[in-house]
Amino acid sequence: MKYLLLLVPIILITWFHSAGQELLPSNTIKIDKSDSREEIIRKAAHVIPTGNQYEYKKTEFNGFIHFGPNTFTRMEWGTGMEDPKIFDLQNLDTDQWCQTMKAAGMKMVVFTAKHHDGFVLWQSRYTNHGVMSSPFREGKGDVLKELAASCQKHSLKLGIYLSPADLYQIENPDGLYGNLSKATLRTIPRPVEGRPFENKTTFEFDVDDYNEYFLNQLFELLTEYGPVHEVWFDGAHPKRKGGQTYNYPAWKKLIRTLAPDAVIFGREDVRWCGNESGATRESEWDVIPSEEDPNKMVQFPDLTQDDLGSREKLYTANYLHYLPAETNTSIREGWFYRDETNQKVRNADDVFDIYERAVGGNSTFLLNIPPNREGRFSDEDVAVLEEVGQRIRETYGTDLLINAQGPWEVLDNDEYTFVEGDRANSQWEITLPDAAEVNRFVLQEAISTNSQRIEAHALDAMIDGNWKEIATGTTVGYKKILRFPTVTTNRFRIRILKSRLNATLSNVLAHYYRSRPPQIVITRNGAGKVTLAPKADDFGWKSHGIDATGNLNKDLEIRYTLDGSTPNKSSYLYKEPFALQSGEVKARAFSGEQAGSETSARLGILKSNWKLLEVSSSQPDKAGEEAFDNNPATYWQSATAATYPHFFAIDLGAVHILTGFAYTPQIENREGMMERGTLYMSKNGKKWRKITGFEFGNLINDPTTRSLTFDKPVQTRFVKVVAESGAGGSEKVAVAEVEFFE
Ligand code: FUL
Repeated sequence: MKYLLLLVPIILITWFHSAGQELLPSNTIKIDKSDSREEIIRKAAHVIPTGNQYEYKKTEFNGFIHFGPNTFTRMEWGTGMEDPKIFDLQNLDTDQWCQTMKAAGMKMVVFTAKHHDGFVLWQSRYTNHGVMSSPFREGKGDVLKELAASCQKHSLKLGIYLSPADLYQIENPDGLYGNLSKATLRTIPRPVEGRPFENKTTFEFDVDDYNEYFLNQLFELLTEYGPVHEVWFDGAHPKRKGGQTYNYPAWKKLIRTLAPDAVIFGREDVRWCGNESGATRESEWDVIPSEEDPNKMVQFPDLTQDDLGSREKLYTANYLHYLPAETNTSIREGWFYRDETNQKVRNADDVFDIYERAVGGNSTFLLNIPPNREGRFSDEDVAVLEEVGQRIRETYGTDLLINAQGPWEVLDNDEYTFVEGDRANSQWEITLPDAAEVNRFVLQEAISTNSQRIEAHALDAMIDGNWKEIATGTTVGYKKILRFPTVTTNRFRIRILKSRLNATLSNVLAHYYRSRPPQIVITRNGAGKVTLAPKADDFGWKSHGIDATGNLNKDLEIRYTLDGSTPNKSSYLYKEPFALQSGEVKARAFSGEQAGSETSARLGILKSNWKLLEVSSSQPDKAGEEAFDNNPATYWQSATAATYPHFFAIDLGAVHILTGFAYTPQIENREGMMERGTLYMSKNGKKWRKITGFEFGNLINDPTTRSLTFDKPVQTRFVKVVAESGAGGSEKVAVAEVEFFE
């Protein structure tokens, strides 16, 4: 009888389930063991952003600023042992930063108040390792204060990057990171003689020394610099010590109390997109699966898989959570400023392309612009940002559907009115008063109330009396920008091909992007022939700069230089592949007087006569020669049991005068990144002389080519690369490609 009574509620629960109870939209929804696949998808279609997440998504395009001792040492990662005096900043113009970001169309700026080196760029009460010990404004300067004031002036929101990893606190003898202190009850903020806080809120937390330090600093940052809208926690860790853990629940309590409008990056509010190169997913879902309840999690996994929010992944979840992606990358090679000549700057085509893929692919775009040693954004970066802002305004500032006929809910530009379709085969038509030229179409779902649901969609245009499919896509979410070759029409049809429950559309807009001559891709084959060709996926230029017969459009010409100057109309005219031993090629397409964006390539000496002289060890299928076979997809890797140091030596086949070196890591996995090493040269391949040491930071998150320029040119025929340590503690070394520059 007892068992029978127990069965009744179970039967009732099951009945309610199968009857499909009403589900309330929520930021996190738990999956029950008994949930069918259909029920899981129904739940996914009810996961919505918090108010902060929604406001954050609407910022769309934001600036990131990496600034600090690395700006002066030219390193990607500091050591924590830098003398604060190297932060020798004589001038600072945060107004120029903000003016430029505004001109680019950005809404917020996230600033590295403290990077991994532990140097603080504000007047913290809790350390002397920072601006207070530097020559900047005689130790009285506060970079964050100046930036916060400029943000107010230029109406930009402010975000704070505070690195949990702290090399200064790891390396210095009194450092707090990993000092094995006990967690005890502590009051935050810890009072400091003569420096009271205006904000009188206090907190009590059971924490160790480093967590207390971190919380005290968060308190300063969140109470003394105006409202903060994003707190950015980097997952990268150059080094660990003493089993240091982070009391994230305490950090969160502090942030939610003191910065109620802020989203937390790297935890449960916003996630890393999974790369630092500006790559975007084809299907970017905000609703993602989680093993644990994300609201109670302390450790957050890397959410980097491509199919993160797919149905298959959701079926395995215990929780469904709203966790949007942020696409972050740098306008310059590396996150910190190094120099004007050897540090590539992305051109406007490239930045605008990432903008359209990121913002128009349901993620926010956080673009890093590293200020230079003059405390300003460099002219080249400013020109690119102004041009990008101009293109955004010119393209997206005009909606060509302004007087169109169709469902008013999608044409009123109101995010809260929307149409709702059937599960599949919903379609809506829009008719313009007159035919218009269109090559961009924007779709937005009503995510704030109805979650993200669309899985596949298509856009048709009426061309010569027939519907023609002109673009297709998968997810939509906050915003989808469809890009396609220009059509001239007055009728469009949007079709939803697959959706999780009923699809919604809250806004539909049509735009025209004025085409520009395409970017030029520079390649060189093993025999040394350089080819210049229009970039294939350039949506701006008619048919990608190529006509129906496969030739360059008649009105297009490619000009290039070999002396480092910017190509103009009187530079060399490209007609066919040309031979080049080594050097820098800069290329640009022209259509009449209209010039395209410049691209450049620094090409190392030809490798055709190189020979492997010696190698410390290698895996059977990853031989030493693969480090210079002109194929970045293959690589040399040290033998499984071998440990650092590893090395290989090359006979370049002839004497060269070398000016620099580049290393490309393998990208198949995260192992064997050559973090530190030394280069040697030799006249006979036997007696070696040191050329230089090298250190490449942040290779695991950003496994892109790293290069260095020698202090002075060296004449040599034999070179040896000694790898002394690997990133992330890996004992292996792997080299996809090396280059030597003349
Ligand atoms: C990485 C860091 O290690 C880099 O230095 C940079 O701050 C980037 C945004 O995140 O993981």
